[in-house]
Amino acid sequence: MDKLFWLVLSLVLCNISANTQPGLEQELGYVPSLGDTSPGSVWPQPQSLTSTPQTYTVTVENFSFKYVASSHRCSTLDEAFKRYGMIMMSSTSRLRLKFRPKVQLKISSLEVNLLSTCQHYPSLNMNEAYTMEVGDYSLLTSESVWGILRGLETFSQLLWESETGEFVVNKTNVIDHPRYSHRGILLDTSRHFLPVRVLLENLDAMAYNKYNVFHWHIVDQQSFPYVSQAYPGLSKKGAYQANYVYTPDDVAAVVEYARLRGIRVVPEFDTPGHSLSWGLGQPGLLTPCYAGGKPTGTYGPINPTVESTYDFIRNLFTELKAVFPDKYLHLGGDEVSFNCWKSNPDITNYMKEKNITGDYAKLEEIYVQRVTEISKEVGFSYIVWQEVVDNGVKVKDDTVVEVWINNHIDKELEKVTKLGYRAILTAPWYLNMIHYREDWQYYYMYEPSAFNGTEKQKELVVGGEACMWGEYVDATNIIPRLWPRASAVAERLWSAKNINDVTKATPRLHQQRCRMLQRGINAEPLHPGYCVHERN
Ligand code: CP6
Repeated sequence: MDKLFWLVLSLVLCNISANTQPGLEQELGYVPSLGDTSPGSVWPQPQSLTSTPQTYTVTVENFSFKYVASSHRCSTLDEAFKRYGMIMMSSTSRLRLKFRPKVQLKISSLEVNLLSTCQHYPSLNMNEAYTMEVGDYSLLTSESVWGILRGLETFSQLLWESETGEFVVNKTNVIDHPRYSHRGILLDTSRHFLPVRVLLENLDAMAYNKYNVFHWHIVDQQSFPYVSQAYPGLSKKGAYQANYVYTPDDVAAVVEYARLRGIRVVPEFDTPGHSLSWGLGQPGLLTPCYAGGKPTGTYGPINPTVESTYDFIRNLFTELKAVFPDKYLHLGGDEVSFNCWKSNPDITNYMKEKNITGDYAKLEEIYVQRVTEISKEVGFSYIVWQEVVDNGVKVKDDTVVEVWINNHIDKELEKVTKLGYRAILTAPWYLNMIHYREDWQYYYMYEPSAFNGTEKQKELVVGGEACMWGEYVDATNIIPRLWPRASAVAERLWSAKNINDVTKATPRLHQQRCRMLQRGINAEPLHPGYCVHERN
């Protein structure tokens, strides 16, 4: 009762303050007001959406999602019906707009027609297309469970709250599918440990923005939080603290939470560089560095010249195959420094034997070749960072190359796709870098197909990722630093190429930020302004 009183009071005050400051707009430039978005705008913008002024009241108290008689059933959808029911029911989940619709008609259900059998786990080539009509009869149709999930998110965003507090939806038709099939967020749990609850909250935010890949950069130089059953010493020695780890149960919980939202979990075990923390629990794995003919006690990249390295990698990857259901494993391969390899006499001797003296890229190639072969043996396809290809390493044809260096991005995409590899783009989307400006606009405007190449080359760009490297973020600030800036990337990767007007996107993105706030995601503000339902 108390809560309701404060809610009503704050709504009244908000509306009063909005109405009693007429000069504000000129003074501050752009001030988002409640009336400046169309009711129930959807983010990311669907491929086709037509709505009419005809409105319906949504009877949230007795609303239900139902299968049509001929539909396939799916436990993933049963769970999703509960989730979206909760989002619709919770009193602050909708957007209150200054519209007073003439409402006579009511909607009490959305019928769902899943046209093929339920798939258990999402994949790079999953079908996320759906169609939906909302009106006298409301129907959501898709060939696949993943399309139904995306359609449910769209439906939840079509709802708006009228001035009189009714829950309203316009008569609407949607035909929708993503432009790119790989739409990821990279989180780094090595530079700072991120509790499982933060990973799950981020998966919720991803689902609200139709992201479909969680790229889990789980270990790196600074710490090794992954608990390996085959090699428990890795996290015992390599984690920051005994409780800053991901147990098999934690990983399973993250994978399951993601799966239910149509999100793949692609783990990255970055080698041969970025692996300092691995050495603590696995003596003999890293290359000892030398100076003046003596070991210095410091270590470099993984030692590619000894067979024990590959036995270890094979055992670890065999375990990963049982823990992570995704078809892809990210093998890393970025920023390999050759200095330590150069200093080590055993490496020098090995290279002499192999007739590759002085060619350290070749040594890297020997390592990458072996590791890709092992990945294939244990049943993984793989992704690598761009340096692997830049260094001239010949990798298998089905390798996916992730382009991250923000320098001649177009040239790199041209090169990678000319070699016939599929590419994932991250270079324009380093959300860990921040500026005193609306940097979402730069992410939004970057066009992934803007490079010289044939249509076939452009089709090899399978998507992109927004990256949140972990040096300066932990559980205290990662969610607001990511959202809603990552929403801009989400629309670039989902919506049509010509949906790229920053001015048109601004009020819709503001609305999406407010929507996330109402759903409990602490998304930061885009610019001066306010949301109706803030949690102050
Ligand atoms: N860690 C790893 C990082 C980065 C990379 N790999 C990185 C470097 C510079 C920037 C962003 C990220 N922190 N393992 C590069 C892929 Cl600006």
